Amino acid sequence: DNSALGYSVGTTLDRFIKMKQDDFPFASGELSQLLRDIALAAKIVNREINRAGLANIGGAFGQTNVQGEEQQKLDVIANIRFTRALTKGGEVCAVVSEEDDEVIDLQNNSGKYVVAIDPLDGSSNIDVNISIGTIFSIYRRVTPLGSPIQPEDIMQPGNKQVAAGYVLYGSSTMLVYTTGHGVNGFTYEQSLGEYFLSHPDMKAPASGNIYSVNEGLYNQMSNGLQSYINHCKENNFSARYIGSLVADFHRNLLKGGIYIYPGTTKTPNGKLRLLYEANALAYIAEQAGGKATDGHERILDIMPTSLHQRTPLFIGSEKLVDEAKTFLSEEA
Ligand code: AHM
Ligand code: MG
Repeated sequence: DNSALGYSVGTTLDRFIKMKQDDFPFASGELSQLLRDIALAAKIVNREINRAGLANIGGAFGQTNVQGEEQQKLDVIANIRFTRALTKGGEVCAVVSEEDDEVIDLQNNSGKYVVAIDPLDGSSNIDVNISIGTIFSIYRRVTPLGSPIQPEDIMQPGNKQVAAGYVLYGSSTMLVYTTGHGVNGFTYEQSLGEYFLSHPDMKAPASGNIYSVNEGLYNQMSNGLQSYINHCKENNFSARYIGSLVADFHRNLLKGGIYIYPGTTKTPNGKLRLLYEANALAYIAEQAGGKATDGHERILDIMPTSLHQRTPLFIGSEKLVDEAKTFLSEEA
């Protein structure tokens, strides 16, 4: 119980955000409002997701997105919901979304923030009733307010994030976020329409025995990574892989483990995107005491060079990520 801190398990998200805002008397409150906007859009998306099976709105939409992947109807819906919320909120000047080739300039030059978002990650799992998620990163624009947005407002390294979070649409729906002062998790109570603080000050176990990787890629992996995977097996780790990044990350954050999406011979940079997948989770992992690397470099220090760039990702418990890195560096 954290009641000495002014909140306790069961505090609503709105109250929690308000309390945290009071910790920063000079903050304008716009970031708080932006978090609320995202939380509200997530409620709407949650409703659509829960209806998906019934309303037959899941399934392929028959279009492909910029990544050449099949776009599902719900991806489109989620993208619309989040961009609309970010547009109406007024705090944001630009959005980078997995679903849009180009930066969305909201034509709001007084907006202080830039948001990078994967509105619905793990979308190949929608049709089979498996957990999916939303991932978001928030940056402060670097060019002066009132002027048109510039590439440098968008292409910032992860270490410049002012907040990041994810929503997990799972057996319960949860919102987990950080503003750089630890990580807090909120569970959505559907009938009340409220998020309640359920996981205050989340900490990643320093070690663990879960490894999460698509082992079907084994023959395309580097020798170093193959030996690391064999090491996990020799040490009787549990293999857990949902194929939904948010869900795999969240489980390992709570239980202790490592999630790997490696570069392979076919895709040297792996599959996941730096701007709206890896950076947000890396920030949360570090805030919870964990780590995130591309195998060589800290994820948060990678300078982006393109909007939809991919990066290998090794993320989770500190000891496991360090160990994996050692195996990778020994292969040379
Ligand atoms: P998506 O953004 O198209 O949904 O793809 C990202 C997903 C992640 O959620 C998941 O970790 C990964 O793809 C799984 O990839 P694979 O099927 O290659 O293991
Ligand atoms: Mg994705």
